[in-house]
Amino acid sequence: MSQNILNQFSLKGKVALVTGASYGIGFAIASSLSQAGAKIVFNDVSKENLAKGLAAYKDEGIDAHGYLFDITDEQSVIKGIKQIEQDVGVVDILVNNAGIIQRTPMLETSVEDYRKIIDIDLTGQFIMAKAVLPSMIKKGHGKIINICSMMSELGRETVVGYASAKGGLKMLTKNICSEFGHANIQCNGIGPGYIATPQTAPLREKQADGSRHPFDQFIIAKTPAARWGNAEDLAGAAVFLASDASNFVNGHILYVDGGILAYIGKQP
Ligand code: NAP
Ligand code: GCO
Repeated sequence: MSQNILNQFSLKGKVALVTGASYGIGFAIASSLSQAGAKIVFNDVSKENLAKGLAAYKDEGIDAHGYLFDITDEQSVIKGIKQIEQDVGVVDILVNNAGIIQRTPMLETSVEDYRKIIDIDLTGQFIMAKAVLPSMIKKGHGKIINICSMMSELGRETVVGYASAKGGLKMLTKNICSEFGHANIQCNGIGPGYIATPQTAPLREKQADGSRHPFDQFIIAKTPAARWGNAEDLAGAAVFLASDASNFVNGHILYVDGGILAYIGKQP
């Protein structure tokens, strides 16, 4: 074997940009990439959360670089990437993590809301990838990791915009693989299952009588691991897809879901 296998997972000397990573899944993924040796850059769309994120990374002993831009605003993304390249270096690893969700029945979902979700959860990822690819191609390597979802494979009531975007994100992943694989760019996805973060907090709220939220009970019954995931459960998959260990893995969505997609669900 040409290289000690563990060295293949090292990210030493690499610059990793994780979008929307002041907290939640993005923060956990950025922390894992830092532990593997990467220099961490992250962005947020709110000044206040960016500052909170910088403090949180500092508390973890991570010297992260934070930038304020909205991933749906192409001009500010291009400006941000230029600034990152000057301040830190060319982005070797892009984790397209930023995203929103809106839970409303389809017939109560306005076209404006639908467009906004597609814009942030899908078009923003296209904009980010388009901004980092030229330098990756010039450098002769690059890793793009799109944070997909169970909703890249399954539908469910009240998340029509989100599921449409995450289904599209799966195909954007395959398309970047197809178009840039020859340039030694690997574009893969991580499909988290149900993870305990602020985004899913409403689905886990204790009921007035102290019982578990019905959706919480539903997910527990649907997950072979019989638990919600933690953001840290995604760390190993992120380091793998960001590292040389996955140089021949491309266009793949790695589901980290405790087995949900394989399981019909516990009989009542
Ligand atoms: P979260 O807690 O809601 O965090 C989302 C992050 O994205 C926040 O930092 C947010 O910043 C940022 N963001 C939103 N819009 C943005 C924009 N236009 N430009 C830049 N940043 C923006 O979400 P999460 O649970 O950590 O999820 C992170 C990713 O994983 C999302 O793509 C989500 O769809 C996906 N995912 C989550 C789960 C889950 O169960 N939690 C499962 C599968 C996939 P602000 O807070 O400042 O708005
Ligand atoms: C929802 C949840 C999910 C998770 C995730 C599952 O309302 O169904 O928020 O969509 O966020 O995407 O993989």
